[in-house]
Parts: sequence; C-alpha cells; structure tokens
Amino acid sequence: MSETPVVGIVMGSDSDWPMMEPAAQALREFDVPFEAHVVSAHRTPRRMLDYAESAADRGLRVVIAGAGGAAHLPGMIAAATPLPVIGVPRPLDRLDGLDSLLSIVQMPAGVPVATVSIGGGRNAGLLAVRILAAGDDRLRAAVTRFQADLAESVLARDDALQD
Ligand code: RP5
Repeated sequence: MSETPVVGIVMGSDSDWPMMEPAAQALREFDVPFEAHVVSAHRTPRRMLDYAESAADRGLRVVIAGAGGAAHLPGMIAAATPLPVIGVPRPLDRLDGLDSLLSIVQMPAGVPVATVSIGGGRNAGLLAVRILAAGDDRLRAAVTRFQADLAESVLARDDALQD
C-alpha cells in the first residue's frame, strides 16, 4: 500500500500468515492502510522492541499481533508501545491454541491486550477498524453499513430456508 500505514500487523513467524491474512483482508475492505511484518518476541527480541517503540511515531494507531504456543508477542508489544494492541492466538498442533490463548489473554493489570478468539484474524482486523472508526466519520459510516449488510445476509439466509 502506498499510503502511510495506520495499522501494524505483526506475527511471530511467517507460518502465522494464513491466520493473519484475514485481518489484512478486513483492513483492505475498509481501505485502511496497513503493514505486515514478522517480528518474533523470542527469535528477534531487539527487532520486536524497536518495532514497538517506534510504532506510534511512525504513524501507526493500532497494532494487531498474532502468535502461537508461548505467545508472548502481543503482550511484549503492548509493554513497549502506548498504542492499543489486539492479540490473535494461533492454534498449533498441540493443545489446540489454548496455550496461545492463555499466553495472550492473561496479562498483568496495567498492560492490556484486547484478545480475539483462537484463530480470529478477521475479527482482529474488524476490531482495529472499529478502534479507528471511533475518531473517523468515514470509517464509522462504513462500519455501520457493514453491520447492516451482515444483518441483511442473515435474514436472506433465513428466507432461503423457508423455500
Ligand atoms: C510462535 O511459534 C509463532 O508465532 C508461531 O505461531 C509458532 C511456530 O513458529 P514456526 O516454528 O512455524 O516458525 O513463535
């Protein structure tokens, strides 16, 4: 994207991308410029701190962070930036993502991470849009339209059941 990104999508490994791509897709649907990077809390800790500490000054407004297993990335990013951070727990082969969920959701008081469901990349993108929409009339109108369309699609499926 050519515009300055306002949402940063980070993930602990490129293997997380299939889970995070729906977040990117949601942002595209609302014309929200974003960037996506692999930033590992454990394998590239200095890069992670640099990313978190520079994020706000670079123009980002929200960070979406996804990781699996010992999923410390969202919490560590939240520790080093004043921006809102949305955590996405990835289900790995063992423990079905419960390990990831608990690693992300059980943050100490004072360091919040807004955690979406296991594998909930799309909702992470939509939540980022809503956070931005709180101070942006264009986006708020777009979110309202999205909600109306969602309701309409449910009613259309209900209608189809009656045929
Ligand atoms: C985590 O370990 C990553 O976020 C990923 O979910 C998981 C596995 O990473 P790879 O071994 O596939 O690189 O840090």
